Amino acid sequence: RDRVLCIGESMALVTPVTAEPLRTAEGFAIRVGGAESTVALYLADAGHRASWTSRLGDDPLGQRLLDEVEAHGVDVSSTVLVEGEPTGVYFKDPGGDGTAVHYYRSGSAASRMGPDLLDGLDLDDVAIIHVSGITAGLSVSCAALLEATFDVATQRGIFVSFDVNHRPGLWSAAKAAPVLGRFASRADLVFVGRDEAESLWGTGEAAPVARLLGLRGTLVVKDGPIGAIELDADGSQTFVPAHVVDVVEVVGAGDAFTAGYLGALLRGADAAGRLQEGHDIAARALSSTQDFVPRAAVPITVAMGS
Ligand code: KDG
Repeated sequence: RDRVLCIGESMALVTPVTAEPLRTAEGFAIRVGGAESTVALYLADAGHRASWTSRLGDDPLGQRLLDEVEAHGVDVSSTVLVEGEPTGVYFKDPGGDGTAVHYYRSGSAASRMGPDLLDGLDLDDVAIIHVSGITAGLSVSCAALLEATFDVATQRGIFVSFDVNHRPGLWSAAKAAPVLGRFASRADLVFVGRDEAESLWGTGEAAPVARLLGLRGTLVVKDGPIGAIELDADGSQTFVPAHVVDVVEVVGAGDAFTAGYLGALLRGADAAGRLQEGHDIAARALSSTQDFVPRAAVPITVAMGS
């Protein structure tokens, strides 16, 4: 088993090419956005086997997203294009203090995902299923899909990676906290941002979060430019500082971190190696307004002269 299966909504991401406010920016790009497909993209880009399962509208945007994800080596054979239902869209507004996101996704094809999406999925070579709390906030049927995914993983003995990913634009912290906590407690591996954990559960410290939620697996708490800490089920903790980078735009860096971490986990790296690889790939995402920045896109600095 060496494949990572990522399940969740993707949207057309419309982003200013440079980190300028949406209101005044002139140049835009349409790329694929969506936490779970971004993880799959970074994994495939790093040479791992990754699949992405979702629903898209059978419209030019949906077809474009499917093409883009597939072009980077992700297996998309289980993602369905549905006629008559729209593909969601999200805009990034990098102006001001950080990036605001604007969603146009309610009623999207993906918001109608449900447990039936799992019917007939080939799980034989799946080592890790990666899902996120976004799915729980999309609709009742999507929350049921997430529940069913955990059930299937338990039955099949498949490792589940869960990124808490609370999106305040979808649901409030008060509403999300108990639901996300419950899913986290079922996962083998949980990713959460320190501020995110604080806003949901009142603390961003790894050990109290793990205790409060009754986590049974590994917890990774990411603290932005400071670093990330891993707390294992035996109580051991490992901290690795983040790279010092010139940040262009932060959205997508969490998914890049997760992909780096999961790739290292698949290769059998230890906690420090897993966190380090998370930071390595996150640094690339931080250098761009796009969520997914392929390896080949990183400019190579050539020293001139003798
Ligand atoms: O983690 C980045 C995601 O937030 C972005 O890709 C959009 O999936 C998205 C969401 O629902 O916010």
